[in-house]
Amino acid sequence: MPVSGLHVVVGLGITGLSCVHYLKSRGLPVAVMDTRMNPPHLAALQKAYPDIAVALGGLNSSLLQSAASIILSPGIALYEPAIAEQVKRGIPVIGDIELFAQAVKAPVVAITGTNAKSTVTTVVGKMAEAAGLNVQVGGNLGVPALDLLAKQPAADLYVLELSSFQLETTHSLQSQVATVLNITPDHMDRYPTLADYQRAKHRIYQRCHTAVCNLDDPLTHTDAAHKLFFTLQAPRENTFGLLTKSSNTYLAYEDEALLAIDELPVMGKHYQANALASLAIGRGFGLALEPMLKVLRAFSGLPHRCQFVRERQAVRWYNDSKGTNVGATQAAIEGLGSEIKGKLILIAGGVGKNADFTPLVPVIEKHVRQVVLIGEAAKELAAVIGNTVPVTFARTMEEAVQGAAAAAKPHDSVLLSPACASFDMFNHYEHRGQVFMEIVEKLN
Ligand code: UMA
Repeated sequence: MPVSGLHVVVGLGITGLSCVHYLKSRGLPVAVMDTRMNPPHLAALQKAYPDIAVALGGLNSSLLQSAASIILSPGIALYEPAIAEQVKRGIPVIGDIELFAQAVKAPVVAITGTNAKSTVTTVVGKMAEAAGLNVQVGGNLGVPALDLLAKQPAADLYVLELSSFQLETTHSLQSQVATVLNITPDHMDRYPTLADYQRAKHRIYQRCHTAVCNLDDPLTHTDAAHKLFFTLQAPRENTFGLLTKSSNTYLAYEDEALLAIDELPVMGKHYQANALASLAIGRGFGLALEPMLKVLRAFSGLPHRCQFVRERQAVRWYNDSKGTNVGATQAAIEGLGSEIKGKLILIAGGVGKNADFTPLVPVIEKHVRQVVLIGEAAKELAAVIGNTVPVTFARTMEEAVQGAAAAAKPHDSVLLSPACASFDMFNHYEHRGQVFMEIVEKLN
């Protein structure tokens, strides 16, 4: 990043604000821009820095042209014409993670993937903490990376969840361990093809010391020199996987059984994959086994991620509001569906993001008794599901919960896993999950 000249921060969400704090703390001149008239952190910015120039309501080309560097928020694509023009003119366009990468002194673990990245990031952070490290955890999850840098005492290790959007503008990150956990289509309204999305995610492997890849998902594979793998099959060399010995199944490394899967507090194959990935990542930066296993025995999952809500009339209710894409919902249906005696009632729908919903059909056919559809994508989903299983529509979450309660039989589970974003009916996925749980808790 150039040290003189104006740094234009584009986007005034949580990332933009963290970039301003960081640049101002270094005494650098900053201007801010947002396409929205009233971006979320405008008041906070003006309170902290009343003198900063702010351009709102569009991307201001003349201000962009005067920039020494442009710090782009993840919500804005590099191909936005006003941004692409500056790239062409040779103005450096970077993101918050690039600023972080240029400044960080401690080792970094970098985690991406379409799904499970928040869970794995959280588990790896807890493992490092259990091993006695002063670790800071954040990025696309929780606290923005640059805000982590400002925390005192400075961390021994940073564990970052990174999105494809953040990786697009990251060039010099040198992580100790990097992983792409899985790749299934998501954000197809931002990327022309799955290959473009995969390319963005694979940027995480550039300059990493050790890459952790999902042996079961070739889209995550890389030709990095040092590699560790995880798989839901029996493990081979350098691989964490599942071993079955005298009718018990274990998380294992090569031929060494480490922990019986019955000891994991979270159900389902998809979580076993997360546990194995976390072990591989921990091994990648030299964590001892015991603190890692201690965390796996205790961790009971993230909110809104196949979260158990309650049992009522022998029906269990789960909140997987974080299932905002097809791959996540597929994994939740398979993970939960294969562990229960009865069938699933699935509540799905919302903003479809140009997704192809057809991969849901086989898992719905196998595990679901009835689907209750909500939101903008309801009709599109119904067309894809066709006659596979009965489908009903609900205008509100209240109606959806009532419909699911009426359809469920004893030993069934009701799963809210929308395969869609939430913005048509809710502020964000947490809001959607919260509303769902409150209604479920109130059922007589
Ligand atoms: N926006 C505009 N105009 C602007 C700037 C942004 O309309 O000038 C819109 C964007 O299109 C987007 C929204 O505002 O719809 C937020 O964009 P942002 O870049 O300001 O986002 P932040 O508030 O900084 O939050 C971002 C991540 N959001 C996105 O990438 C869209 C947050 O991840 C992340 O927690 C935060 O940085 C801290 O790192 C959220 C997310 O949905 C949870 N991420 C996607 C995902 O996980 O799939 C990538």
